[in-house]
Amino acid sequence: MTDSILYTVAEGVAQITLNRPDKYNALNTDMLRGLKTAFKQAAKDDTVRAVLLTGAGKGFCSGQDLTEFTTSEQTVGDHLRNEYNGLIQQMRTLPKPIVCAVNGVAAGAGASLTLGADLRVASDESSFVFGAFVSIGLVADSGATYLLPQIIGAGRAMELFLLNDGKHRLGGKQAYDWGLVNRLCEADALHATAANIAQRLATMPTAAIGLTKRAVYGNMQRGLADALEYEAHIQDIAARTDDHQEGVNAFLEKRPPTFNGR
Ligand code: LHQ
Repeated sequence: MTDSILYTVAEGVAQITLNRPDKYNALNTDMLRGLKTAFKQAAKDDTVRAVLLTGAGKGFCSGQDLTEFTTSEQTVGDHLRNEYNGLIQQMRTLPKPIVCAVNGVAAGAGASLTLGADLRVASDESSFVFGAFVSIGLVADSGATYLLPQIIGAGRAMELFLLNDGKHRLGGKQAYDWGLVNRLCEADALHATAANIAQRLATMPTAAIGLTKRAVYGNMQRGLADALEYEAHIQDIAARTDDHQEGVNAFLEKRPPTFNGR
């Protein structure tokens, strides 16, 4: 794997760290490909039952590395198709939960990347810059125009796309109040708070969590009748797991369950 992405596994949690701290972890092609490799590795390693995504240094990610892009021969559309779109799909379809610890600023495609995660944790030092795209005459991308309105509503999303720039950032507290982040904590507790959630998720019924992702994200594109049928279909899969049996047995025997992820 590239040096610009760090990948470690401990206690069932794969930690993926964006690692170009001197550039606010701006995304270059090497890093984007490294990220895909890391998520692929997390998907196929059975010992990994949750993923923690974060950035090295004082910022999470400042989006596309603009110095690289000015020298690229690809069109912006092709760069998105080739490097970004598959990554966001990969995160959303990963059958394991992804927790994002937003350390510092998340701008442009870096902000979009946080939306690919299932849960976001921020501190009073975190900030989001969804207006970084319009600030350079572009449209929000990497799934942001689809995912952000789903999470916080179209009105607030539009405000961020239009008025939220490097000088007018969305702070962690407001992001929490708007429902963009799931937990807000002190800056020095950010990593531990996110890691605790990831560790807790790693002891839970992994298949049921993966299937819940499939149902929630898939059902956003379905009507109620299809969504109900899809829930029934996916519930049959969950019901065949060891963890379902263990969960029911533990409840009936009045003891804590031990889930093995299968
Ligand atoms: C950077 C960057 C950066 C390079 C900070 N690149 N160096 C997809 C496909 C294809 C093409 C286009 O786009 C996309 C999607 C996108 O992501 S578009 C949006 C791209 N991102 C941006 O426009 C954000 C640009 N950065 C900023 O607005 C600010 O740097 C933020 C708000 C992130 C942080 O502001 P400050 O805390 O004031 O830091 P700074 O601006 O002084 O930056 C620190 C260093 O990081 C600086 O380098 P230097 O050598 O002067 O210390 C910046 O040039 C560098 N840097 N972002 N995206």
